Amino acid sequence: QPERGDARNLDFLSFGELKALLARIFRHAGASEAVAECLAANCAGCERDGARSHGVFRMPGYVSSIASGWVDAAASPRLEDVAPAFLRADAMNGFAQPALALAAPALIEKARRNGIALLAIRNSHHFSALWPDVEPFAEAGLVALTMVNSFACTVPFDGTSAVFGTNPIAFAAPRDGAPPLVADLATSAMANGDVQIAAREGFSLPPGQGVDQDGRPTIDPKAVLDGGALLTFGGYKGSAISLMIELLGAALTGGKFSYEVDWSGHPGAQTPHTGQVLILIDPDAGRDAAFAGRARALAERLGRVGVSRLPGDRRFRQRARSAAEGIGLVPADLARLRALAGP
Ligand code: NDP
Ligand code: PYC
Repeated sequence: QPERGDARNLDFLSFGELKALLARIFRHAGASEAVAECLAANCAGCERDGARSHGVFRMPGYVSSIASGWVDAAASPRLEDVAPAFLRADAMNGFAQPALALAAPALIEKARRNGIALLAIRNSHHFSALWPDVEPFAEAGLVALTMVNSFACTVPFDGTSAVFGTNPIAFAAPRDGAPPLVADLATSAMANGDVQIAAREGFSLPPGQGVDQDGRPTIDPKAVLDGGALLTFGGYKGSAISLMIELLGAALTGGKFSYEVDWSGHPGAQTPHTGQVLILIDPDAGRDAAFAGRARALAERLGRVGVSRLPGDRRFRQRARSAAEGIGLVPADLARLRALAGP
């Protein structure tokens, strides 16, 4: 991902200042207070951690989706307790994160009681990174796994047109004496957000990420976005994982498959209306209370064989840097955000 550029040309905000600005934008766009606070914290957290593909660059997309009437930013999610280890949430055509926030206490309670618990969210829009959905659970000593399907922009291995979304999967596990291990990745060769950033900033894509509208390999991000598509990562292997995410994110939850998302009646809509599954495991339930210690041992072993970066490390480093120096924004981007927040 391209870096943001020379720090001397950036404006710096604290996390609190950025979150407050983003909350104002959400409220101005028509979000309820609860939704505005939840999504502002999420998006500001992405920017703070250097997760640029889902940071402030997404704000115009949130606003235009809300304005198009495609997503209800004032929706109140509903929770249903359907089995000892199974919760369902209907996001009521709102964002997925408020539904997860509503379900989290009961989900944790179920995971601690049963050793495992599953949350199936449907009728939901997810437009962000997944790590914010799993990391807090690992900080509380639980293992968390989540998957979201999105909108048809990824060609399945051996296929001729897009059926899958960029379908991310994220995993978080507690680790003794260190931040949790958190891996969060699209199952397409690249996240669509990074393709959009490359198009906006005039970068080519690495070879092998996508195809144009005629199915020919391309390194032009605009050709991928304008009628082309991404490939899955790792060929048929990524395609198999993406297939699983369609099934768990949509068939299991009652949400839409990525290819069923039809926003053609809502010009400006950008937020995929699909589903999300989240599985929580209490590692202590297996009577082996050493899980977090074992996670530490594995991480240390990886370090001894030369692995200098584990998933999540870069974000945690950037988070610390943002806490010390502030969150740097390009002045023109900050001006655009202030304009979106209204008078
Ligand atoms: P990346 O390829 O940037 O990173 C994937 C994972 O690998 C991260 O955990 C990252 O850690 C880690 N990683 C990256 N490089 C290295 C390295 N050199 N060594 C060790 N670990 C490494 O992510 P993607 O571009 O695939 O996805 C970006 C985001 O987009 C994700 O947050 C995802 O949830 C989101 N997304 C959301 C969608 C949605 O529908 N809502 C759809 C698709 C993607 P680290 O985080 O520390 O860099
Ligand atoms: O970056 O692929 C992506 C994406 C899709 C929906 C939200 N983010």
